[in-house]
Amino acid sequence: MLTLETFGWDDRFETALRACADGGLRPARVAVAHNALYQLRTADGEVMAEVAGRLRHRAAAPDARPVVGDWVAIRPGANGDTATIEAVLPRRRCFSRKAAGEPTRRQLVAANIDTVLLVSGLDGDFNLRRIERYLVAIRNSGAAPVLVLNKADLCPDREDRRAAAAALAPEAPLHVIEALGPGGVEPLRQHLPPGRTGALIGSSGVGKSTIINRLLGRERQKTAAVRRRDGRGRHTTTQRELILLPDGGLLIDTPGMRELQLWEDTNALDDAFDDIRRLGAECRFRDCEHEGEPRCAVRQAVETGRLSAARLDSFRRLRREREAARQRREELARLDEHRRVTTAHRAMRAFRSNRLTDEG
Ligand SMILES: Nc1nc2c(ncn2[C@@H]2O[C@H](COP(=O)(O)OP(=O)(O)OP(=O)(O)O)[C@@H](O)[C@H]2O)c(=O)[nH]1
Ligand SMILES: [Mg+2]
Ligand SMILES: [Zn+2]
Repeated sequence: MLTLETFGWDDRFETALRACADGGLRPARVAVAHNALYQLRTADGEVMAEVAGRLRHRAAAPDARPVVGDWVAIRPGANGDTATIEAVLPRRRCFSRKAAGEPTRRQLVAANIDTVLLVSGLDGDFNLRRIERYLVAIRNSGAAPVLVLNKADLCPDREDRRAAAAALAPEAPLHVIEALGPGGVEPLRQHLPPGRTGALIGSSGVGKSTIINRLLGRERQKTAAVRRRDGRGRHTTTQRELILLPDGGLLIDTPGMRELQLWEDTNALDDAFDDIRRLGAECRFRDCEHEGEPRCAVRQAVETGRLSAARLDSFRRLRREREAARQRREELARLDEHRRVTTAHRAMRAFRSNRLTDEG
């Protein structure tokens, strides 16, 4: 029997729903977010929903719009399989990035996730610098990272690659798998117990949908061979979707990402580069940027081969990106403040002129 808990419902969401103070509202989880229409899962089955007008206006801020994985409060429609979304319940652990092509916005990729399965191909897709970047974004989300190196069958030096990837996140579980091989995806099940939500993230063609199909035991998701010419994927999956696995876990399939640029700004970057942070404690200047200052322990470590130059480069690049994102966030906050003040002034004027007509 399906219950709300099947889809990851818990006491904290229950409390948030009660706070809506409207007995007519019911909880539902977003399985697919289309442009204006949402496919929801409830204890009673599937429901299609639109967002209430009130929410749509607020949705001028893109973050206000429901995304896959969100818990929402719905008002059921007359016929049972349609509804209106009245509120998005407070989110926990969202995976987000800078919206592609939009300099000032963040894009929520998935909400309320417990685990991110970061999938890389052990073929031509393998790229340590990209894994590093994703790891920072996962740390930002607060979800637990699991590294998945797929297509072991295509890689003769998988041991080296495994070790190199493991060094980037010593605490994260890492699985070298062959999704297509017998029993290939079994090690992943332990990360997706009942009620837990995972998200598959990675470039196109690494085998995310193949992994879902193998976990399900049927060909639910479309998959397609990578391009011969350059080994890249064909962007086969085009929508994010929350899928219930037979053992009770939930897993979000996502379209392969073309780029991942950082948006959030927590300690994630420094945490992800803990080796550099520790080396930096030995630099002469406490605020050393490791850009050429004298007696810099980090640059010294590169010279002696203790730290790879590529890793330091990667750290610097991500740090610049974080700084740029911080500036954009500030810009955005100023714009929002401006909009808030203008709206308040307009409301005040409307109120005054109403009062004048009332009195006059
Ligand atoms: N050789 C080999 N091929 C695999 C393995 N896993 C998946 N593939 C193949 O890789 C290709 C791409 O797999 P998909 O599952 O479509 O990749 P995806 O990550 O979902 O890609 P997008 O939906 O485009 O983001 C398919 O032809 C799969 O059959 C594996 O372990 N070994
Ligand atoms: Mg896919
Ligand atoms: Zn330094």
